[in-house]
Amino acid sequence: MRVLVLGGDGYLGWPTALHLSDKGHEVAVLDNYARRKYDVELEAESLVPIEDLPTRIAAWEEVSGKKIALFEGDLCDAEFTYSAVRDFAPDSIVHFAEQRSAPYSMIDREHAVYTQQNNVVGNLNLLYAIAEINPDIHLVKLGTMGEYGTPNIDIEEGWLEVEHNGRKDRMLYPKKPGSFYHLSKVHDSHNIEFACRIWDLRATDLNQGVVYGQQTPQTALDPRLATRFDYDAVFGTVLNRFVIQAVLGQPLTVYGKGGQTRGLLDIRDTVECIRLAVENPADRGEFRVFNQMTESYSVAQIAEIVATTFPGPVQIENLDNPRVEQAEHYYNVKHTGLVELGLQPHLLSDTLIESLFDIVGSNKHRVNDERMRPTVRWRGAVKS
Ligand code: NAD
Ligand code: USQ
Repeated sequence: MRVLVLGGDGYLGWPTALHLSDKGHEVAVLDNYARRKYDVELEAESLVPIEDLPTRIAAWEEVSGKKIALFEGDLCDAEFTYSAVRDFAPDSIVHFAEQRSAPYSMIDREHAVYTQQNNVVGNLNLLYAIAEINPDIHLVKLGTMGEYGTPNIDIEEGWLEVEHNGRKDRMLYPKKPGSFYHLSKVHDSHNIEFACRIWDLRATDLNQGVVYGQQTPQTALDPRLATRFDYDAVFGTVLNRFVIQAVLGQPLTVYGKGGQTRGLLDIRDTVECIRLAVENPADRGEFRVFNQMTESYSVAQIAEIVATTFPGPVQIENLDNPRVEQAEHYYNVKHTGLVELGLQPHLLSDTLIESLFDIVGSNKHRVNDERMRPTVRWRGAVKS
C-alpha cells in the first residue's frame, strides 16, 4: 500500500515510517519540523542525538535499500496539504502531525491557541483534501486516551450505547479531557466522525495511551536512524522521565500521591498497531475507534517499577501536582479491537527498562538539568 505518514520526523512518526517501509509498503513522510523548533524554544533537545530528516531517509535507503519520499511543509497550509496528497496519491494517511504536549498547551493563552489552531486546522485541511482528492483514502488518526479523561464508568472503544428515558442510541463516548492539548484531540475526533458521516470517508481514530521506549528493530539498525527521546518536564512522558531521572541520580518526580492511573504501551506496539490499522482499513462511512494501550498503571506504580529495576539507589519525591487531575479514580478501559486484528503486546518488563537505562547512560551528558522539574502549572495558565 502507499502510506503517507504525517509528522514523520517525530518520536513516533519516524519509527512508524520505517516499520511500514520494512513491511513492504511505499512510504512518504511529511513534516514542518515544528517539534525541532519547540526544542529551541524550551532549551531541551532529544536525549538521544537525532539526524535531520533528509539524512535519516538517506541512511534508511543505505541500510535497507528502500526509499522514503519527503514532503516538507505545514498541514495548516491547505495548498501544501492538497499538493502532498495529490502528488503521493496514498491509499492510507497516518496522521501524527500535531503539537502533542499537554504542559506545552497549558503554558499560557498563546500556547493554548497555537496548539488548538495547529491541531484542529491541520486536521480539517486534511479532511477536506481527502474528501476532494480521493475519499477512498483511509485516514489513520492518532487520538489519545486522555480524550476520555477518567470517568467513573468503564471506557469503551469510542462509542457508547446509551439508554435515556426509555430510548436507546449509539453515541460518541462522552469526553472529559485534562488539557487544551487533549481537548484539541476531542475536537479532531468530532470533526473526523462528522466527515465520515457526511462525506462517506473512512477513518480509524487511535486513542493511544502514554508511550514508553526508544527503539524499534528498524531504528536500532544504525545510530542515524534513532528516534527522539524527550526527558524535559514539558515533552518527556512519565515512564521515560522516571528512567532518565533514575540514571541521573535525581528523585523520580511523582506528581501528587501518584494515584492517577494511565494506559501505557511500548513504542514497538505503537508502530505495529499502526500497521494493523493500515492493513485492515475501516469501511467507507465508518468512524472506527480503537483504544491503543496494552496495560494500565498508576504513576506511583510506574515509579516503584523503575526504582526496583534500577541497580542503584532511587529516591521517589512526591511533588505538589502542577496539573489539575483526579488524584485517585476508577479506570477500566476496553482495548480489544487491536488485539482482535492480531496485536501481540510487549508488556512492560525489566529487560525493556534495563535497555532504557543503557540508552540513557550513554547520553546523560546531554541533559539540561534545569528542564527536569515541572514549571507549567494548570492554574497558572491564567494571568491574575
Ligand atoms: P512529536 O512531537 O515527536 O511528533 C509530531 C511531529 O509532527 C513533529 O515532528 C512535528 O514537527 C510534526 N508537526 C506538528 N505540527 C505539524 C504541522 N502543522 N504540519 C506538519 N507537521 C507537524 O510527537 P509524538 O510523540 O511522535 O506523537 C505523535 C502523535 O501521537 C501526536 O498526534 C500525539 O498526540 C499522539 N500521541 C503520542 C503519545 C506519546 O506518548 N508520545 C501518546 C498518545 C498519542
Ligand atoms: N506525571 C508525573 N510525573 C512526571 C510526569 C508526569 O507524575 O514527571 C504524571 C502526570 O501528572 C500524568 C501522568 O503522569 O498524570 C502522565 O503524564 P505524561 O506527561 O506522561 O502524559 P500526558 O501529559 O498525558 O501526555 C502524553 C503525551 C500525549 C499523549 C498522552 C496519552 O505527551 O501526546 O496524548 O500521553 S494519554 O495520557 O493517554 O492521554
